Amino acid sequence: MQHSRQFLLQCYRDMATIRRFEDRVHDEFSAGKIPGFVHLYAGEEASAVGVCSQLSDRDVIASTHRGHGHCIAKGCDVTAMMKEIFGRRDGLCGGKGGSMHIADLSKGMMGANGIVGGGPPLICGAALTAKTLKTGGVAVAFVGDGGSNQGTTLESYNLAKVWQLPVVFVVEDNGYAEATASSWSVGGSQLGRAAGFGMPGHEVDGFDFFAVYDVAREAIERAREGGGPSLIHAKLYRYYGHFEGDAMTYRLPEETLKVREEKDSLKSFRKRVISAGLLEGEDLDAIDTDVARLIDEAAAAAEAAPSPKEADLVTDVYVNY
Ligand SMILES: Cc1ncc(C[n+]2csc(CCOP(=O)(O)OP(=O)(O)O)c2C)c(N)n1
Ligand SMILES: [Mg+2]
Repeated sequence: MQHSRQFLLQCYRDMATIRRFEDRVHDEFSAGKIPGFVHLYAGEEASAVGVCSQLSDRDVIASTHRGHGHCIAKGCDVTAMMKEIFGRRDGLCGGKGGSMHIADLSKGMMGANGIVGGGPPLICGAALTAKTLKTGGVAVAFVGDGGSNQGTTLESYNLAKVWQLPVVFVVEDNGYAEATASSWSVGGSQLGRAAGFGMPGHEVDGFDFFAVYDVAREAIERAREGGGPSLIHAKLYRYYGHFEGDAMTYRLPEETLKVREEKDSLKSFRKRVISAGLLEGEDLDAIDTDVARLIDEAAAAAEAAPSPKEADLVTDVYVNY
């Protein structure tokens, strides 16, 4: 697949923004400035961007507890996200969601989700809406290797298939569910599961933006054209612990260093586009500088932003239809 220069620059920008955002949230959390639980997506950027760069606002995604990368890739405002994670009043969800419940329906981002396996059923609902109203929209559920074992996920595979819903399930297999290795916890294989439900399945190197893009393109097109659901098994890795504060007794630091050194998605993207003569190193350096400034400004704005007021406790309690 040939990509335009503008598209490649945007995709690199999105991946660099996710990385920088997550590194900054890690630092701010360590400094005690962020309340609640935080799960970082650094290392997995090529998956979110490889998929979401092909979606528009009429398409929706459901995320996981590790949701910042999906939000950024789907176009959520980075400063409003940072404020949300800081629990501020003008955060993306009024400071009431925090890291694990960030959502922006105007961007087709149905939300991060504290319930493992909570996204796939929601995405079946969104896909049924798209199919019924003939919007042409596609719905994508990101789910972890741990989440792939949940009954809710397997039931969603079945429902999506029997109703031929425009869905793509993206299983982000980062090797662990908390401290449990996916090689130990997943029975059979992700592709075998897809086949069991009559869905096409694709296995992909989740560090390779271009590989993710290609399989996602096929799955998204199939869904959009009425061909029903597909499953993508993206093999990747998370650079930080399960949550911020994780002592990581289940893996050695050398394991992470090796992956960072040999597989990193930003490094491999950079190498690939420069060696193919598609972009110059300076183009990417300029994006890195710009993104660093953006994240500095977002963090400063979040720190300075006001906290919710007592009266805010009683807003957003009931939904009006
Ligand atoms: C229904 C449910 N069960 C258990 C948990 C606790 N929990 C939070 S994250 C997690 C592991 C999820 O692993 P995975 O799906 O592989 O996602 P990853 O953290 O690796 O991105 C668990 C068990 C939860 N939040 N919800
Ligand atoms: Mg996992």
